[in-house]
Amino acid sequence: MSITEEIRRRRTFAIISHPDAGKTTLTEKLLLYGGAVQLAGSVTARKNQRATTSDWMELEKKRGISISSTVLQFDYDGYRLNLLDTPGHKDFSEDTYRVLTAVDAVVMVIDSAKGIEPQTRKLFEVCRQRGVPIFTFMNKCDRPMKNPLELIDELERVLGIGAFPVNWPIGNGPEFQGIYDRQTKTMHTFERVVGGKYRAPVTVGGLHDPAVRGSLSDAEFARTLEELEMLELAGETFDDAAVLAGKTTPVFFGSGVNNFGVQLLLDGFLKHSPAPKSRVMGGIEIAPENPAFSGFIFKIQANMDPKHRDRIAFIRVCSGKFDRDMTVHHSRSEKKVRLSSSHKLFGNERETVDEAFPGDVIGLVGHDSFGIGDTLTTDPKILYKEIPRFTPEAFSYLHNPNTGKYKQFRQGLDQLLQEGVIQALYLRNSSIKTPLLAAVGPLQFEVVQFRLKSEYGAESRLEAAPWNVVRWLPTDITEDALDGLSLPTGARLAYDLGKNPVILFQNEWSANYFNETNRNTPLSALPVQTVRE
Ligand SMILES: Nc1nc2c(ncn2[C@@H]2O[C@H](COP(=O)(O)OP(=O)(O)OP(=O)(O)O)[C@@H](O)[C@H]2O)c(=O)[nH]1
Ligand SMILES: [Mg+2]
Repeated sequence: MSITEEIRRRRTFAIISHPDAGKTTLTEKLLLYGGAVQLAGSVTARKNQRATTSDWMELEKKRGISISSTVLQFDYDGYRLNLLDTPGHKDFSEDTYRVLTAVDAVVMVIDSAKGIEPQTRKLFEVCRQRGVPIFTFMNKCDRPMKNPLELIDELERVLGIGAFPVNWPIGNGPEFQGIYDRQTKTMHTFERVVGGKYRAPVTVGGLHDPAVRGSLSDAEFARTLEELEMLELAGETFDDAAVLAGKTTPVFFGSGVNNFGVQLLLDGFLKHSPAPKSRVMGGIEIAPENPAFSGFIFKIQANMDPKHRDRIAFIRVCSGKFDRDMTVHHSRSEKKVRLSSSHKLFGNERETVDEAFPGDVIGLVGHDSFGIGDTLTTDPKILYKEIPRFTPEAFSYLHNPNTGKYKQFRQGLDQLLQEGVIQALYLRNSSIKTPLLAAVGPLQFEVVQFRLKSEYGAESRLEAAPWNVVRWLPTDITEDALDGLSLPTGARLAYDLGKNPVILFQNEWSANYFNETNRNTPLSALPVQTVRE
């Protein structure tokens, strides 16, 4: 296959939404329908039940929520899919936002009973800014849901995006019969299978087929016909250009847990979603067909496999061809490195991969110098600056209560910091060597503590710190100038891990006060982006 054909068959996408809308469940069902697993697992797996492939972390299984994004690569119908399941909780949004830099499209999952929830809205905004095409899955149609017309209207009204219903739910909640495909004008009725482990049997027929109509009451049926007629009268057709421009979202209905509508979503998505495109960096356009290999690291994860206690750097290939053992330029160290240990990823499973093409996400092992945001390329002129940064809003000291285990504690914490699970700050002129953790949300503290214990055998104790706001100082500020600053009550100077000076404030008001009284020392909510920090 030529490189162009390889690029054309790649689909790299993330599943996003507010917590609990059903992303991981849908991911598992896409794997089932994509032939990548034979038996679907469950997020709420009990004894004798399989857990999902993407929530593989111990804490995820325990809590039934996703904490870390997962990469799943598989082949289906001639396509090579790189699917990324993301956590919905806002405390983990740093991870989710990094994933959004690595994908070419997203599937936005909506709980049909709830409509558009706050976190979905935020993630949608990021996708819109990046111009990422959005496909919508209205999930949980097996439960009493909002009126489908209302749901469509909400997309247009709340998110300001055009919505094109590709299919339509027939019956609502307990009466839910299946889905009417507006494109082929066929009705897909489903049967429930216990636990949704296997593909659901489907009957395809015309809308008026008595078998297809099932147990729908006359009133319910008449209402559905009316809705469908209204949609037809609106006269819209599937507009690929509008979808690719992010102006319209194709809408699919279904129920992930019951396997309803998953096949229609998968096939519809593959048909209409984009293959990898050019990326524009510093005014230069880098096409995927560019002969130079290039990609950037958007995620690092340690201890994915208890058998191999190592860390994997996830790279999104953007151009050229990756060959195992190739030598590339590493942006941060400005050194040449040989990439000998490369893997394709499927949850926490991995397999050596010899080549990869634009769109692929692969895992690289054995490079401690790699950090999030780094570019790897055979053309040192290419430099990606994709990774967003977040302002921490929660601060806590992390104590090691067990001096005998200092080594495990320190090593574990250093690894987790490198993964970007959390940030750390060090107070200036302080004898306290206890790390001060800085998080976007407090659940990140819990993850650090849990992983320190389970992966490194290190206990830890949190102590609330008295600050709530951090601001970065200009990077070129001198130590003397820092000595000369007069800080509001309770504020402290500190450094981030890149040795950039920051001020910790007790509250927003105090930060604003400093800003107004120190016009020559502008503060910023994020470190000034230096690629080689
Ligand atoms: N009734 C019903 N429940 C569903 C459906 N899909 C998922 N659920 C349930 O909704 C809950 C959350 O599902 P998850 O797949 O973990 O949701 P998520 O979006 O991955 O959650 P986070 O990753 O934590 O943000 C679980 O209890 C699922 O069983 C559905 O189609 N119908
Ligand atoms: Mg999940």
